[in-house]
Amino acid sequence: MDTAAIRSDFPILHQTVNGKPLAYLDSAATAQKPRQVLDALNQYYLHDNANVHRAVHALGERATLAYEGARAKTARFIGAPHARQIVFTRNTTEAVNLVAYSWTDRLTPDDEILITPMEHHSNMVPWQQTALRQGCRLRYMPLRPDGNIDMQKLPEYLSPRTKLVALTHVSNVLGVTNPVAEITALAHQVGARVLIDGAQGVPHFKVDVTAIDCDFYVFSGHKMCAPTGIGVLYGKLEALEELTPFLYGGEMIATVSLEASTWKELPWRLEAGTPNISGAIGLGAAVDYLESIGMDAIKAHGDALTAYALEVLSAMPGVTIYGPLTGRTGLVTFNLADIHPHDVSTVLDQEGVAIRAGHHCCQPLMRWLDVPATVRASFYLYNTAAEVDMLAQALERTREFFGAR
Ligand code: 7TS
Repeated sequence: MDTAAIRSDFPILHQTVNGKPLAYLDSAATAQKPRQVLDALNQYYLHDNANVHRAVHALGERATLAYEGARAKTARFIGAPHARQIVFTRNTTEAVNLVAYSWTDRLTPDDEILITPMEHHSNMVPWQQTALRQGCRLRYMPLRPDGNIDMQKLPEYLSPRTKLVALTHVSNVLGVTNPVAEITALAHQVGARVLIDGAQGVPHFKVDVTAIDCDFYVFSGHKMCAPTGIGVLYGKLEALEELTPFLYGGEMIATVSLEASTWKELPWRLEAGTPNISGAIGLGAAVDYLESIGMDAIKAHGDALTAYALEVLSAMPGVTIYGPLTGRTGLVTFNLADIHPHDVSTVLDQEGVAIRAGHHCCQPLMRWLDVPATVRASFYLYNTAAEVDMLAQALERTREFFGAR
């Protein structure tokens, strides 16, 4: 992979911060956008802007073609058999909530939802609320001490009561890549539906929802070089058919009378109102961009950088790394001596190094790790080993500054 050529596609990376060259190591929060995606947005707004699915004029047709073309690209990108299986949402959070509101009426107090303690709040709080609303039980899969799901104990947590299993493909804190196909097969044996949160998976490696066989798969455009405000709910057709619309209005209806209404077919039934047309087009352009580089090359680059960062950081005195040392995707989470992560991030920012510090929207996981917060460096296709070295040097300076050992 030609990282120098890739970096030239990202104008934002070529700047100094506090007089130092920027090392952007926070792509797990949001990825930067290449010129190709920004050009697609410009093309749409400068030449094609119109509402979709209604106008017969030329601009309306072009906008509709581009919007639906992006849906087809997205479907192909994740191995979905039909474009109809892609519902555009605002982000991962909205996609999870769409299922949580639209599918869960069927749950009764005898039923169970099974998730993991490593979920991002956006794949945890909606299920807590569902459990409260429906009076059903929310359970958590057991974790091994290294943060991986305890697959030996997992079958004890699955029974015919389990109606939904929801888990992340990749943890945004531990970096672990969960065996989602294996867990899906186990969940299907007891008749549960399965939702996978792919927010930290889709950007980094080739995802094939058909091979995983999950019922729902959700992710955000902004973590894979697309604009903010566009996300995806993929579903098996029979699973999507079970969703009752959660927003009503224009775009999603077939007929409306004063008394009653009928709905369009999937996926439009679940996309009420004028959608994020430019966002979807930007997502299509991001898919083209990532595919032009190749998801296998992107994965190999991410794996190599993560392994290098683990090696460098584990050799540094005072660094505690959280999560397993192998099988991680795209990020390293750690603490430096007893310095508060926010202080670490403030000093790193002075050195031009952008990382995230805090609970990473995973407060229960922080409790499990027995820390209030952590530092996290995350990598993407435009990052380099030199930036990992910049991180290490900046951490050295942080340690000196705080007089830590
Ligand atoms: N699921 C996972 C695994 C995530 O990492 C995130 C965002 C979300 C869901 C929510 O995505 P959204 O686009 O709906 O907000 N994670 C992070 C992060 O780690 N730092 O900032 C956002």
